[in-house]
Amino acid sequence: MKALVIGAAGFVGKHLMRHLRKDCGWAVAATKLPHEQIDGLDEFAKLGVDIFDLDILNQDDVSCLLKKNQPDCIFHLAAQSSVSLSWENPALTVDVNIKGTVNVLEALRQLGKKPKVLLVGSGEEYGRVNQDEVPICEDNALRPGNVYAATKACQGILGKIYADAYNLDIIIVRAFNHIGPGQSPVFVVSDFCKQVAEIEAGQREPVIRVGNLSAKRDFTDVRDVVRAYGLLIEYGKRGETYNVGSGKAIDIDSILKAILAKSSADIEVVTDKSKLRPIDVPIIEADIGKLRMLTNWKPEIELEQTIAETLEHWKRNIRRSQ
Ligand code: A2R
Repeated sequence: MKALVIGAAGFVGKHLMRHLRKDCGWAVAATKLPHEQIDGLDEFAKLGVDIFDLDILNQDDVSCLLKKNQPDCIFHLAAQSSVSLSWENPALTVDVNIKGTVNVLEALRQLGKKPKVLLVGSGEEYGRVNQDEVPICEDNALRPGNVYAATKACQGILGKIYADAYNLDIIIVRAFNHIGPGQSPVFVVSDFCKQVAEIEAGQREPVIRVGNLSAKRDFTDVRDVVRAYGLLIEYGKRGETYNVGSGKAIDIDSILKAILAKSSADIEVVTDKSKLRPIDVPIIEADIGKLRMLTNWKPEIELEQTIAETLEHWKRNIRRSQ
């Protein structure tokens, strides 16, 4: 199998490339934005991953790359993936997540040999769910509560339209919160771990700044998530949507406590208004029955382990920069 990962320089991309090369033994090519650096580029060069520059907003470049590369399957990860940035820059979020996806879909139409494609959406698409809708099935109503979620819902709708109208082998994923070493600190678990690591290194006062702690989210280790993506591209059905998550929501407060319990420092918790979102959804939890029925997948990495490794990742980063 020859895979192409679009948007590989981000958090999920590196874990996905590793999984596809090391665990699946597939040939892997990948794209990044021209200005981006892939951390640990040497590792991927050693693994034999070919890396190309690509901005998905450039339709001609997308078409040209797909024609040249002729992959058997494509993982479309490229996105403006931050909810908070989507409030600050909605136009960019719409451009990258909707127009960029259309560019990929249009390029697919022009190919002779049609690859299988995984479009990665988000659990955020479900938006404000009612208590009796939890855990959330794939056919639940979508009520996106932020700009990012709206663009991902639109991406999924477009994916289904292209699958049906042009007979393209497109599979749509709604991924719930994924966490692990290497994630940007704009995401909550990585943010808390980074703050704790900086406090322990004496780089900031012993105060951790938090947003809404009562929100419940469904967290899965990114390495389990990419395993699900590999299975879905093999076994997923054309035009179908699959939730990927742990199936268990946990409140942010419990996560914070688990992180603080791993620190010897005496840390005060303070609410930071800039971390509160304009609209926050109280609970998001996935029903993962459809994915499990198809692939038998289940998460294997415990939350405790993910937290320990994310914290250790930040401590290592700080030691390196000292
Ligand atoms: O925004 P940047 O500079 O971090 O670059 C992101 C990149 N990207 C693009 N790639 C090609 N053409 C563009 N116009 C473009 N704009 C942004 O896509 C980043 O390197 C990558 C997405 O990676 P992350 O933001 O780290 O997302 P993550 O956590 O890897 O999630 C992968 C997928 C995304 O579609 C999420 O929305 C979904 O899973 O949850």
